Amino acid sequence: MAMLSFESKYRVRGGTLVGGDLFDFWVGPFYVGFFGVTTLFFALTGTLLIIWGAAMGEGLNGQSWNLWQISIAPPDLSVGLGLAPLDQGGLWQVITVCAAGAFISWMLRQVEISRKLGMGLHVPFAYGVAVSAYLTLVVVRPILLGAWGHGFPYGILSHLDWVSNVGYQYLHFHYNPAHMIAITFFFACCLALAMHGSLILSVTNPKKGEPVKTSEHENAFFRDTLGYSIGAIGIHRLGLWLALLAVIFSNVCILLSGPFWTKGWPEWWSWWLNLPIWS
Ligand code: 07D
Repeated sequence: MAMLSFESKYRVRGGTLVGGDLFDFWVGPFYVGFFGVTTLFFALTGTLLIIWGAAMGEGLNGQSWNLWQISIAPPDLSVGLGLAPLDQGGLWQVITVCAAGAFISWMLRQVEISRKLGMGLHVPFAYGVAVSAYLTLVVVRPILLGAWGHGFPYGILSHLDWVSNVGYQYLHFHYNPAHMIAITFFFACCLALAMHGSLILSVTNPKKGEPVKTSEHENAFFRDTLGYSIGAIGIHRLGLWLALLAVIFSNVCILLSGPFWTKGWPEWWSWWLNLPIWS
């Protein structure tokens, strides 16, 4: 792996959150750190448990060793927030602990590396928002509903079934207002990134023989088309917030469904249909 000449300048000791300098070293290009070790431990254990589940036939049709049809389900709703035997949802519970442990460790490793490099914590913060979506689905919402059985199963097809079933439990999930806002942010994020990426490629790939253009051209293009250019740092701030808000509103949409709203989502819109201005 090629090493950049300035890399050694940033390979500084310190900045660790726990363990002092015990794991403060690199293996090849990779920083290890205490949280590198815990990430590896949780990720390996979780993956091996999933493979073990596949071997035990925890699949969609009971076939052993079919990794593509695997589905590791949470315990039955009757177990509530208790612990279940391994073959009755306990495996899902241990895998969930491993997954949460690995995701959180990875985030804390990002914090340590950011501290070493003397940069802001934007990366771990953004990644933490993604992790929050996973934790909302398998920890927070099940706790609010009183049973681990409300978590989603770990399987390619079965988690899709879960999304569909939970969606139809509320009649028509597109009517969930927070789901609407989340989707709007997701799509706006894609549009912003597509426009930004295409703008950068268009200034850096001019016609043959012409010089590469600079930010004045970028700003001029958007001022000419929209009357406004958000600027070089602004587009990255906008992109980050569109992405973060997409996931934050996803959290809200699924947390509302069940713990705070138990009817069909179309019914929530009665206030809109009954506005006095219509009559
Ligand atoms: C959750 C991922 C975090 C990733 C991490 C890192 C691994 C895997 C493996 C543990 C947030 C790595 C992870 C390595 C872990 C193991 C073994 C990111 C996450 C930590 N919907 N809908 C959303 C749309 C419909 C429904 C979100 C669109 C229907 C339900 C998003 C449409 C019905 C739930 C979204 C549409 C329905 C959602 C997901 C269109 C079904 C949720 C994105 C165009 C009939 C979920 C927090 C997200 C949610 C969710 C989009 C349609 C139901 C906004 C575009 C009408 C029940 N839907 N949906 O947040 O909110 O990812 O999750 O039709 O629970 Mg929806």
